[in-house]
Amino acid sequence: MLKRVGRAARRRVAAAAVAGALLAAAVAATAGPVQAAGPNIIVNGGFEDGLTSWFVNNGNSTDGATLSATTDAYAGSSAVLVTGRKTTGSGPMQDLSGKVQAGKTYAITARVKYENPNSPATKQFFATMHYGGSTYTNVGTVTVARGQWGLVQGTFTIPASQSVATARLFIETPWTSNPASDPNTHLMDFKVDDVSVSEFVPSTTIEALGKNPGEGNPLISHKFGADGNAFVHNGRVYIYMTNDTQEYKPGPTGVSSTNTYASINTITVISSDDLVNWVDHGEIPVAGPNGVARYANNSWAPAMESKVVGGKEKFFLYFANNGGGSGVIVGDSPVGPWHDERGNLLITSATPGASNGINWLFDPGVFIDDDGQGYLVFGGGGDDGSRSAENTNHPKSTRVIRLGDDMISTKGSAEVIDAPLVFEAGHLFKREGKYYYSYSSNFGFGGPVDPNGPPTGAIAYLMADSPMGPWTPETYKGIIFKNPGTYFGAGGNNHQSVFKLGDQYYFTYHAQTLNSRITGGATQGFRSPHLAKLDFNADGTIKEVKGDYKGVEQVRNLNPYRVIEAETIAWQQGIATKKIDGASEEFGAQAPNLVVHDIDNGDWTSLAKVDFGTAGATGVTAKVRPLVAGGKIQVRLDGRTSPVVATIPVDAPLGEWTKLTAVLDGVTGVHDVYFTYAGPEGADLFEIDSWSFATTSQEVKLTVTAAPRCIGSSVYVAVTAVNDGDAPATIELNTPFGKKTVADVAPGKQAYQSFNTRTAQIDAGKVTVTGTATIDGKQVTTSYDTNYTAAGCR
Ligand SMILES: [Ca+2]
Ligand SMILES: [Ca+2]
Ligand SMILES: [Ca+2]
Repeated sequence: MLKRVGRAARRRVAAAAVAGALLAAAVAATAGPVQAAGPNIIVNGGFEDGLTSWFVNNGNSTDGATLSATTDAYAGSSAVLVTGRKTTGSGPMQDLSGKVQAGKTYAITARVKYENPNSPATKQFFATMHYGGSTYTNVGTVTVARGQWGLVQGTFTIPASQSVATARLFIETPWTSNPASDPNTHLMDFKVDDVSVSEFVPSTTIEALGKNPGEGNPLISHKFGADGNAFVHNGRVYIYMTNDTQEYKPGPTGVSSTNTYASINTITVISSDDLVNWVDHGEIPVAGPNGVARYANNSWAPAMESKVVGGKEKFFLYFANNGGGSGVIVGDSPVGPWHDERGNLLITSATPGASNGINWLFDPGVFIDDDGQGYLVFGGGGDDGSRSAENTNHPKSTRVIRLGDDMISTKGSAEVIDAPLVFEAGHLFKREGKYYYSYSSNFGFGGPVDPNGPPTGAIAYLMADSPMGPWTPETYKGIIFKNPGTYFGAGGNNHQSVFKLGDQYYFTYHAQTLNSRITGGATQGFRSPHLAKLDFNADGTIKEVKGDYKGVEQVRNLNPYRVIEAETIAWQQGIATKKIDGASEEFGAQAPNLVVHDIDNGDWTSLAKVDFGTAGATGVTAKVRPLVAGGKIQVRLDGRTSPVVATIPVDAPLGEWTKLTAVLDGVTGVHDVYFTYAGPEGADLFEIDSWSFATTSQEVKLTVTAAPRCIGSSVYVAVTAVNDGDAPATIELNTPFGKKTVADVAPGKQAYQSFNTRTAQIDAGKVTVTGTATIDGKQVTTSYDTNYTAAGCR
């Protein structure tokens, strides 16, 4: 039997195939996907120790040939020559018994050459595994031109049921029953060199283009993220997602097995303050032996809210422990660090009113009303097997319950939400005095679907005057979003949240768009986050959202004159991210720091709508860790094939983080910035931590801090602005609690005011400080926004 070798559309593979083609023009190259290979299992694969560990295939009594060392090597000084072959299977063999395991995947490469002038101009060769008896499996192949070295290549998975007590590898030509009838065609001499078999470890880096430049959806294209829940804090939206990437295991053909969700125990976080450039904050280790909540196995479908508890703002991240319950962990900031303050699940079948015995106690949705009272909606499923109209249209499987003041306990009993055709993904929000419960409808429990309710697999909603409803079928108002299959081909489940940024409401949903783009259409359940604007009718009902790739408009330009984490990406191709030790320079001591890695020649990243201003940029700096010599970062404007405006040679000691700078010749105005990466083919070039741009722009340099403190039972917000410039400045401190202007603050001196908020508790907020000074004969005003944290005084 012939196991076909998968053909993959990945660029690093293509590069490897090109290298082979240069050596053997007629090679029909096939190759597996990107791989990180284990050590070579073959002993003396290069024949530099003569024939040590090699013998002639003797699987059949008719097989036979002579092996001898030859100095006509592909590499090194020696190869093997096979002569006197009796069968097509007569070739060099090595015993791998005890070295390979059933169920594992291996990659093989070998070099072959034949030279008989009476043989055909091209000839196919196989690498073949013999598991004893009559079980032969071709595991790699090449068609090679006479007189040239060809590259046998393949990946193969040994079936889990295969006995590997005997496991032998050999090189052969295609089988025919009577090879002696035409020995020049079937039994020619040949040479073999550089045989390698190593365990195949697939790369999870997505090398395909998953998000087209100019488009907003999916939000990210270097990893997956499902069940997105948006949380706005200090003008920045954070999206917490089920980490589907944990289930992504591309096999030898580059296609993953189906997402079962079973191994997902981390939550992925991204954030943006402009809705197009997204920062990757990495994964929160929620459940499992390495998780914050070790009592839980899974972390699906997160939901986030913050509240001042005991005078300190805390961040409550709810998650589903598969279908069996829901838990919560507590953070010191939207990106942690995270703590377990409860020690066990928040919602279980023991929660009053939670269980009807058949529903799933998952998909927590959190909401805090204006009076500080928290609510949790949860639940789903509910198919009782009756196939009845009542069970299909009214499974009554979801609930709403009050949360305790600590946000990690419940109060009272959960109330039934009777949402038509309900299935999962409940979400509660408020707008203009009305409460909305949105949810995903089911796919039919066998009974007739009521045409007056939502269609199957859609996001529908109810409206009521209280967070507790009552959520009766009469509160059903329609659908927000049809199944993603309507817009993107691939359907599947869905999940949503609603948030407000500025004056605009937005809607998050997921779709298998990146999954589809990786495979060229097929999907295996890997979901990606999408955004859309959410608009309302005058009566408060919701205008239906249409799914698209365009997404939403960028709401503000990106300021380049600061540290920008390199894991901030609008569009990219071929990179991956990973967390490294230490804090984020941009997001502070509490925030994890990630770097961009798996950077190959041709990979690129970009930032959308970067505002270089009128004075312009004079330099660009990258914090990088070179991995090979000869790498470089090219900077281009408005397109990844546009002219290069600056090149940073990544020329520094290998393996060490360093800052490298290139001059920019006064780039002004607003541009998309593309960083394109170049260097030796087939090598990991470097890792990137952050970017920054420099400008000659004349600005009043201030260092601004704002912090709440208690004086008696009142919160005061203390604002300090230090004049870091060379000229005296007039400094204006603006807060929600008043403003103060200090004239002629000398260089090195400060303006200070402690503003009395006249309340015992404040939410987090923002102060704006402007400095005005005369610089080079011109009056210059520069504005700084600084956040202060929420606080309470008792
Ligand atoms: Ca050799
Ligand atoms: Ca790459
Ligand atoms: Ca970074």
